[in-house]
Amino acid sequence: MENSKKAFSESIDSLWVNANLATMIPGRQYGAVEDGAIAVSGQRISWIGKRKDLLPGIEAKASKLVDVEGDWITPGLIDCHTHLVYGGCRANEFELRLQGVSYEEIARRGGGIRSTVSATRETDEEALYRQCIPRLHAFMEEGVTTLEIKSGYGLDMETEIRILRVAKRIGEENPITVYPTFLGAHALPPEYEGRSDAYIAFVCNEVLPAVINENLAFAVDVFCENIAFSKEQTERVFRAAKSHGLNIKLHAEQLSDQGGTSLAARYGALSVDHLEHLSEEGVASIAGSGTVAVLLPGAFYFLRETRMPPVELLRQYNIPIAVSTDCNPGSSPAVSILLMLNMACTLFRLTPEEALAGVTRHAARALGLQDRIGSLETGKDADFVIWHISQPAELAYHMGLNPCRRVIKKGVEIRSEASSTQKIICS
Ligand code: DI6
Ligand code: FE
Repeated sequence: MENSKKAFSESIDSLWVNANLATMIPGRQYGAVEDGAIAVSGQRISWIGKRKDLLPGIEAKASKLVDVEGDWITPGLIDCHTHLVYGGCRANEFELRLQGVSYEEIARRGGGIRSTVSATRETDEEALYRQCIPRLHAFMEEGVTTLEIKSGYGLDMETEIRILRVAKRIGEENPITVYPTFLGAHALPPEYEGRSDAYIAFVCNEVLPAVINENLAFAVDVFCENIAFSKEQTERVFRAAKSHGLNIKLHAEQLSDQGGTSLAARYGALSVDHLEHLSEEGVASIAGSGTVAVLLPGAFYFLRETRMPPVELLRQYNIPIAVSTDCNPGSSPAVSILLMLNMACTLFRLTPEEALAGVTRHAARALGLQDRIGSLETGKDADFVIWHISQPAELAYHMGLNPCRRVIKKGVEIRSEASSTQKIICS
């Protein structure tokens, strides 16, 4: 009732009717509301519910009334873990791996992350921005309205700052919200060979303050792994980040169990990501903390991993599970969040509903944004996507078919029907 009154007192800029809503509010499957309506006032959802519960006459008062013809509406999708900004390409390493050379071996030979670092260092800000645009568009075409972007392919002062500036600019010049994360401790740069503690000191004492000074990051991340940084070194970065009030994320237990997850839990991390080698003890360490487990099926697939993240344990301990592309040139050159939904189901045995929650409600929590985005609720940002599908499971089902029809970002239609694909019939 209060909901309805509010819609009357505020003017409605657009009213979306004849829609099936996957609100993603826990309770019903997909938080589904059939024959629903969404009222948008300014940048927010001012009313949402069953169409029949709209106050009489309200449809005539809306500045714009849109009949979505029985399509499904979901929250705008959120990719909470990407390395979108980088220079170069690593298709050559893909070929090497197909000849039997392992990902770790390529990294030890000076390829891997380091080869992207050289390419990124050589690319100026403008070129770096331009190279990101096709990837960015691929995300946006599939209804992604919020994107996290990590640095970590610079590993020196100048290039780390450049990557974060490009990430910030992506959010400023495109209808998408970007959350940049400082991942200075991604790999050891060649000039610090054999001096990883000195590099961590440089990250904490020099680069991080410069990042803070320009307000270029909302969080820090570390690659805690035997080919990257130890748990002790990770903790040094966490301490420095905390002292500047930044959020914490971690690449944890991807290739081995380093105990990074329980460390991250102690520092109140927003998320721990990858987790193929996470133990039950590690799962227990984040139980009840709100820390999100981010699963990255693209990296699992592309590296042909065989060890599964402990999905059943994550469920038992009631850990929120997010799903993301991990978009990066080495382990997951993926720009399709819809394909990740499919892979999360086929490879990790998530249900389509869990997968969709992983790119909406739980992805929002992985960015600390659960009060603003990730579900369709009164008062939240009017970020939503209209899909030409007959049931929400189709979002995880199709492989390479994009049923996105329209995208609304903070109340503004940024992708319209004219530019979308033909009707998909699946019933
Ligand atoms: N884990 C990953 O899968 C990516 N970074 C990380 O810490 C891979 C980065 C790369 O190979 O370029
Ligand atoms: Fe990653």
